[in-house]
Amino acid sequence: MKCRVCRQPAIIDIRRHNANFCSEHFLRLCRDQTAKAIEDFSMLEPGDRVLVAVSGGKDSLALWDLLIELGYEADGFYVGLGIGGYSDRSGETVRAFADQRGLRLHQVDMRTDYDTDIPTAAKATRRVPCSACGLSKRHLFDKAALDGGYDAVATGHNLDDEAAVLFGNTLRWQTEYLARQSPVLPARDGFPRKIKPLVRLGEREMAAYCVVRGIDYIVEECPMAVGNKHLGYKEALNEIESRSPGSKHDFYFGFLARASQRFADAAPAAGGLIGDGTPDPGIITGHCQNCGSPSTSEVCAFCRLIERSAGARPVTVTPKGRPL
Ligand code: Q46
Ligand code: ZN
Ligand code: ZN
Repeated sequence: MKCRVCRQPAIIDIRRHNANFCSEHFLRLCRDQTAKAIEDFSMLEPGDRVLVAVSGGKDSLALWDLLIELGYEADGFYVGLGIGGYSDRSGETVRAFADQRGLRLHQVDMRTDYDTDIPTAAKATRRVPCSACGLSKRHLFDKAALDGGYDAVATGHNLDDEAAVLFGNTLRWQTEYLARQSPVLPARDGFPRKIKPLVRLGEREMAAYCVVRGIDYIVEECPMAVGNKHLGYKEALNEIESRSPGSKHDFYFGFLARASQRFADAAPAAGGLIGDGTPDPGIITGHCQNCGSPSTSEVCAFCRLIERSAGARPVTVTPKGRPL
């Protein structure tokens, strides 16, 4: 197996590119693909300040590393969700990454700063944990970006993630979600721009990127993800990809180039979940009386969640994601 570029021994084969790469040229490929996504979708302008949402997993840490390598002013933002040992370990991983590289990391801890955590808030508000979590993360990312004067919030969604979300939304013809599925969401109503610079890179490449760059990441998944529908969609797409390399890429980028515009008129969803499990903010009508964030009602969904979880008995989570 030889590198396509230099003919030296290769460390990875990428079947959808029909090519193998040595470590040096693999890293270059990752940087080039990230830069291409940023340019093709006008995600960032030179000089933009980016806030990277980091979880301690391979994708978000690789994204932070890649943005720094590409010369962007990129700071990290971590939310301690209070999901048992998983959150403890993910926080340690993120802090070690930032410390070793001298990068600036902003942190919020749900327990310390808001006197609750995701399992407790989910139970108190009778939401599924990923809904309470998505709502909280989105609120806190937006707030941190606006408070810090950042131009964009970047998340580590990769090609596998985006293709799986698209697959799920297409299976159910959720046209309002299809209308909003894009690697860049422009700033609106006081919300910062949202960008996904890793959409041209797959999950396996991100893991390899971390290994080659010596990035320590947390391998364990959030225990609350157990039974998540998207894992099933990913498996189905992996099966298709193994028989026909390049299918995921063609499915996702073909949609963006040739189909997504056709859904532009679909009514915006209000109050439901966007395909990736993030609650849709709906139509913004004013500002939250409590925190001042753009909101669909007098008190924003995050402040209501915090209010309703106040004083609730903390829920402990088992490693399998079940509340005790
Ligand atoms: S962290 Fe939060 Fe994810 Fe865990 S509770 Fe669900 S949404 S699965 S990305
Ligand atoms: Zn090479
Ligand atoms: Zn609020």
